[in-house]
Amino acid sequence: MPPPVKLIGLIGKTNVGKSTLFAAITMATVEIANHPFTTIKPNTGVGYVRKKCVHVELGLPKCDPRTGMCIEGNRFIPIKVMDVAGLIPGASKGRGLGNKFMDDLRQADILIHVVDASGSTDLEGNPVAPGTADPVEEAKLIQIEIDEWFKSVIKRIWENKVSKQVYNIKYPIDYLARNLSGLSIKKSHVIEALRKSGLENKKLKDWSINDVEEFAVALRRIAKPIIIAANKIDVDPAYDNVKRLQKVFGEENVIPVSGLAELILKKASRSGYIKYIPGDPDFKLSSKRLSDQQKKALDLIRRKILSRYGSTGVQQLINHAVFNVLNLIVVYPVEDHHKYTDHYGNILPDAYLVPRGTTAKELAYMIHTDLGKTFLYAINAKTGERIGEDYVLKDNDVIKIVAASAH
Ligand SMILES: Nc1nc2c(ncn2[C@@H]2O[C@H](COP(=O)(O)OP(=O)(O)O)[C@@H](O)[C@H]2O)c(=O)[nH]1
Ligand SMILES: [Mg+2]
Repeated sequence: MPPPVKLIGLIGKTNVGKSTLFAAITMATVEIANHPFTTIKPNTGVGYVRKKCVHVELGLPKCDPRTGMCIEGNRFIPIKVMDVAGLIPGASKGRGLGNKFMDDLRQADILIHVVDASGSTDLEGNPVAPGTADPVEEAKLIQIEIDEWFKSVIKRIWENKVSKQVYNIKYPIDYLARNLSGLSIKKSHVIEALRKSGLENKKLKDWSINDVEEFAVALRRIAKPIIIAANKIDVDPAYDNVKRLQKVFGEENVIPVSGLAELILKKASRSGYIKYIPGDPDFKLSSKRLSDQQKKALDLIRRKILSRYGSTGVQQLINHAVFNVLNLIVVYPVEDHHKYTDHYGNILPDAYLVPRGTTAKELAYMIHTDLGKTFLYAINAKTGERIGEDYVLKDNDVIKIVAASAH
């Protein structure tokens, strides 16, 4: 049982560059055989977080990733990404494609709201002259939309309870968590949202409609955090709009990107024209001949994007979502803690993305239920130290689990 895989949902109106960004995120620059996800829906793909591989720190010449890849010491670890099409104003009330949209949203652990930072798409998704549309207004509207959806869901659950006059539950935690599990909402989310809205000690029947709404908004922020991908930074008016977006939503919540540039670089790299590692601040031309037009396009990307913003922003966007917002760390389970291998001799075959705070025993359960049940102790492969079941895993830990009976 691998760790529960987080799902990133891309949302945004038409023409902001969602499909292009999705293609850029889910295209691998090198051929890779497999990903660990058995079922992938049509609008779902595999993207990768990038992290300095622990094999470098350990002084090993290479590693053998079973999933994802390692390029020049950079480990690319798979995550799931979903293109949530059909976001239109009124979606929370089931308008247009609204219901399908909400269905997709249920499964997402984090939402990336793609906006056209160049201001060349109006609220209905029609192309307009760059600098005309206001991405700040658009981003505000979307957050309201998602909040409204949460309010209506919580209100329904609350009314259900109150109308049945079942007032005997003391605290609403379990009731709420049970009724919200279909939205990928965990008990811990409910507890945190109750605390944030100051409702931990208030019986559900005593909640006012105001309490309901406050809780709904707090829960939305925790269970479906939204970050903004300020797209099309290659178009000039984007520069000022990025600044404005960061001012309104916080610098950490707005990542400037160019999905198109990332897609072009990945394609050029895949075809052998350039050497480019996703997330890098620059690329190198290879010996393969480029046409003048190709040269011009690549030069434009370098001038307008890479030298101005430091990267296309796409890898940074995914890394930010996974490491900073979802707060996941990377741990490497191994079977041989001297050689850092599995029993076939593969070096550091697995990189698990786990929530910060995960313990050694919880990791054992993620690897295999039997391993969790028969857990004796673990070994920190970097130090050789024996660690107990309550040991809280650190980022980049290499861990061997020792169980009662080896199968
Ligand atoms: N200048 C620029 N145009 C982009 C970028 N990303 C996408 N586009 C263009 O925006 C238009 C809409 O893109 P698309 O991905 O179909 O948007 P969607 O409707 O949101 O899925 C297309 O003409 C794209 O080529 C970008 O980073 N920069
Ligand atoms: Mg599209």
